[in-house]
Amino acid sequence: MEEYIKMNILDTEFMQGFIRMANDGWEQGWHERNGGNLSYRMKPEEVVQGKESFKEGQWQPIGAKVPGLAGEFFLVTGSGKYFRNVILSPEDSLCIIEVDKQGENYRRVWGLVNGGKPTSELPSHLMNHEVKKKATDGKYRVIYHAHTTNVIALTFVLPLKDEVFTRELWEMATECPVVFPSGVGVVPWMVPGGREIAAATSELMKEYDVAIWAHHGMFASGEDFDLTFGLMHTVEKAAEILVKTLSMRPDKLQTIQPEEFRHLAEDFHVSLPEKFLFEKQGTQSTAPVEKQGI
Ligand code: 2HA
Ligand code: ZN
Repeated sequence: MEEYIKMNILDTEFMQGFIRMANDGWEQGWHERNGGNLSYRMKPEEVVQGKESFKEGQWQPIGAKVPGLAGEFFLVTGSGKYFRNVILSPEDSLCIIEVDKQGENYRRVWGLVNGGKPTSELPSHLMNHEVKKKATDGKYRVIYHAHTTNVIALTFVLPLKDEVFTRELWEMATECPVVFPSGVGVVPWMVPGGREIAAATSELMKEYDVAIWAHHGMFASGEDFDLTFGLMHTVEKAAEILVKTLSMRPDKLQTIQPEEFRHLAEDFHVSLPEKFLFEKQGTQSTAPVEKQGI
């Protein structure tokens, strides 16, 4: 006998995982008002699970070309929607979109029952997905943008350089180089929502899993909800420790040294790019505040 279980799309594992992650981000304080956005590239079997409840809308331009995502389906947060409300009314806050065969247009197939559009950062999300899908052989499925308080604070006092941010964050917690061994990239301040910032971010995503947007927030990418949320959380926690440290005094009395990072890399089987393991003067922070002699 053929067994067929009709499943409510809201009860599916990917939908529940997405909702939980959105709510976890809200509870961390990273999503004031409508801040932040989240997207997930669905697996073929999840598209099949959802198909029953799909209703196709009109094709709309993405605002970027992503041929590597032709025919893919994404669950994404809606533009102007609040992370705070996702858990209460996912069908109002979220939508599933389908990308066309050229990778130039999308159409809504589910959600946003009271109208609206996918996230204003759709070009960044999709261009990042395209880069990560290619770079990881399809493994990475999640792109997450959050307004992480401490990372944002650091973009006012640290030089906006990949090397500086990576090294400072790595020094703040021993787990950091193991959790993000390739480091973090930094995008200077740019107008959000467009193709230009999307191109700059996706360029960094070729090398890193994390991109910091100066005076705005962070993008993180990973295989699944746990890994991507955990990555955002780890980077932001390291930033919080650095903010606390810099608030006590501008220099460090002791810290993890380049040679110690190399030993850590050996034991934990990660490879840490040498460009982050430069020699510093003593244990001083690279924060400009120290250069001012305060
Ligand atoms: O409001 O975070 O970057 C959503 C955003 C835009
Ligand atoms: Zn934002």
